[in-house]
Amino acid sequence: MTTFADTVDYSTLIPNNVGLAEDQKLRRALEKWYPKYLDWWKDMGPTGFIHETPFQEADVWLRTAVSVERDGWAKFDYVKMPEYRWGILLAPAEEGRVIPFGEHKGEPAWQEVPGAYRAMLRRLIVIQGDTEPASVEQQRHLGKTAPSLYDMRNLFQVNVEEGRHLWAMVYLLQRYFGRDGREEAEELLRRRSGDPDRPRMLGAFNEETPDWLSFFMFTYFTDRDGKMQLEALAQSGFDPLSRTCRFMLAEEAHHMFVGATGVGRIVKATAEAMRDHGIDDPYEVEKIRSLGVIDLPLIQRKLNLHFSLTLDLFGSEESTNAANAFHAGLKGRFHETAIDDDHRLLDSTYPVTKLVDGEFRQVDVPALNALNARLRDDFVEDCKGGVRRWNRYIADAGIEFELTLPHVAFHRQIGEFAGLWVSPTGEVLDENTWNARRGEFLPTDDDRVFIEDLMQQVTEPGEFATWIARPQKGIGSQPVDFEYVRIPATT
Ligand code: BYC
Repeated sequence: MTTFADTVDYSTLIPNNVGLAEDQKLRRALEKWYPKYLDWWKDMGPTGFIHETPFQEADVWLRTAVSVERDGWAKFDYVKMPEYRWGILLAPAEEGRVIPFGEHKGEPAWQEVPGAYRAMLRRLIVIQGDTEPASVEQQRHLGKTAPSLYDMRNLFQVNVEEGRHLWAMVYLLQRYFGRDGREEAEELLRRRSGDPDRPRMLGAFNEETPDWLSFFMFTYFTDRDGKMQLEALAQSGFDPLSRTCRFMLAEEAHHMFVGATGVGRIVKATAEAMRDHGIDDPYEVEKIRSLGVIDLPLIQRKLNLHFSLTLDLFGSEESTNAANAFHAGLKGRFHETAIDDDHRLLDSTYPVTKLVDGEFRQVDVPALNALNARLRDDFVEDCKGGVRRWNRYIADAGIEFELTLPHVAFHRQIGEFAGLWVSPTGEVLDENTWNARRGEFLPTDDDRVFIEDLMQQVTEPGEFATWIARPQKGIGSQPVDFEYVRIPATT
């Protein structure tokens, strides 16, 4: 049975539904962390101006979570980003919840940290927490080139919610891990995306997000890794982690919407401009670019880049870390409870794609060791819907071109395929050939210069840059030409 008593307490500095008002020690620890978080936000959050006004001073039409109930948890209003009410919100407790998988399957879910698994659990929470501020850092310059106020608002919404997701993990660290939890919470504010001395923990979170096409690809693919990982952690036998992740997933869905519709609107603008100017050949790049839109082959190269970087986030296809976390009941599979098996996996196998004698083949391996491969396969399936919708815009304009997901072995740094030279179509090449053809596969310096020139800030309500189509509807029951970011009047 699900209880829905969890209204959010807004009377405290930190909005929450975890009874912070009654837990003085925790409240003090979090209130001590808060100013450091705000310093981080001001240093590493969105930077730049709309006209003369810093983004941080503008009023942004943001949604804030005010309840964790299924309906009506979000409230829209103008908010200055540093005043956003970052809060600690857990999905409602499920009465009588049991551990759904692993060695402890069927035992009551843990409400406190199981001592034997403390280090493993802390590591999972820290890694999850580290990605959240990392993405804000990666995206901090994008407001300067926002193609509309609508998009600028979506960017800032994603940013404040990633900030809240950091809060979610910091709550778990501070509430359940004592002194080392507090130290980890500080470290989360110290690491920096791309910094050679104190980088973020996972590869893709140290890459740049230099432009809006990358932003939309990131929110489509990399936020979807977030979804898959959160779904796996939402199964956790450690109930506070499960409840935290379940609520985060509600916010994550909007981020993927931003990515899916963002890429779709770019593809649509290109396809329609080509059709309107009688261009059928997607490789007439100069002509297409002169229309102020992004050519489809470049969109494919960006897709190849972000998809492959994201696949690395699943870790090695075969992993004892993943096996241990599952066996312990800490991290499950995507839709664990809907899977029809014993949820222990001690005797089953899973087919993992491997390169055998120069060919990609499915090889059965113990299922417990193949959990990262399985989650990655679920991710690839989940990615397909958006790509199909993007291709519909191209077909509707009468253009022969299809965007495709590259082969899973393409451009990988982690796991089974690291060190191989594989093309997006899955041909195994040698290093020299691959490098000679790199410009076909991945964005080039020319692409970068072209995109940089193309991206200019648009701030008139209802206006959009040439390279992106208008969205079908607005946000939070407002029309598309609503003033989503309001610039304070200067005196
Ligand atoms: N980069 O057995 P292995 C999100 C390390 S995104 C660097 O292969 P494992 C979001 C690994 O740490 C979701 N290092 O992999 C999205 C280990 O190191 P140690 C984030 C890597 O452990 C957008 C060693 O290699 N959440 O929320 O089974 C915006 C061997 O590990 C990488 C999570 O990831 C890499 N790519 O799986 C905002 C969930 N991959 O310990 C937010 C929590 C592996 O030997 N994390 N390594 O020093 C996990 O479940 C797992 O740690 C991983 C790796 C899936 C990341």
